[in-house]
Amino acid sequence: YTRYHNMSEVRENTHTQHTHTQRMSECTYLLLVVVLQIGLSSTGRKKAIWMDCGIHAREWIAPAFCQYFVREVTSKTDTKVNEMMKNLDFYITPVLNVDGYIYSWHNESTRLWRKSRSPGTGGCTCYGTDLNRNFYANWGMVGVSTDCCSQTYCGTKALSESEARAVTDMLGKMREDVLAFLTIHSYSQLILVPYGHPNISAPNYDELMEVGLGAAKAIKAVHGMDYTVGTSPDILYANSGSSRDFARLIGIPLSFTFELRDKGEHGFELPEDQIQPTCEEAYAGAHHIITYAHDK
Ligand code: ING
Ligand code: ZN
Repeated sequence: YTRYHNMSEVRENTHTQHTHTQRMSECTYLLLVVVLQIGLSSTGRKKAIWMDCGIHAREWIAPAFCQYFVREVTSKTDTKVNEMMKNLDFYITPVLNVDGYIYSWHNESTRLWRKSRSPGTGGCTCYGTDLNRNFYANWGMVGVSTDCCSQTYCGTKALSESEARAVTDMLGKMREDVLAFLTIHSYSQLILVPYGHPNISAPNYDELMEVGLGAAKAIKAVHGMDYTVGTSPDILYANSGSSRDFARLIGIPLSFTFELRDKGEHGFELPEDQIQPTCEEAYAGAHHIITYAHDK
């Protein structure tokens, strides 16, 4: 993780707070996950909003949305955003699964890669762990696979993956300051609230649903798209080890997964002419949640 205090310091501030090396074939390389810290004042300890995109490689609309979000909040055209930027810092990771994302751009046959790119262990020849099954949140219990060739492989242990460790370390340090945690995926047009495990319920479930439904309403107002709100077991199927559940478990009150467009017609290969409208409506949804967190 690299911290930037303002955009002009990007080049000067290249020290890393979290790096790792990983053996892959015969070369050792350094993976660097970048988080942008964006705010309008740096006096005192500020509350924070977290957003990450691209935890899954093939969900290309997600990194596009993080970039759109950064441009919107730094354009200074919205007085409410300006007010929030004075009181809050936005911590934004535009691409969390850097290796997987690059691999999904490599060629047509790798376009639908989802997982990280860490090599299999114990004789397994497949690559990659599902980063959204690798967090310390009921790890390995439901909606995961222990087959290292599976798309939902949860890894050898919780936090076996550097990317999941990087997020965990940083969130652990900021925990008390983070008002809202947003993790951006595609596709299905959903707003998911904790928890993915069917037997536990968030203490503020009613609040999460109310805020999520408000975000869905804000999304619909932009281009008329329907987003469904609920927990993953209620809407689709249970899962464990997600970053959203981890964030709620460590006490971040507002934690949501966005599943952006579409509903399956094009799926992960969302046509170019839908990038802009998808970002516009998702921005309205995120804006609703952030405004609620700020004003509360
Ligand atoms: N979906 C998320 C995943 O990690 C999810 C979230 C979980 C949705 C369970 C529905 C049910 O699988 C995607 N698209 O990655
Ligand atoms: Zn995903």
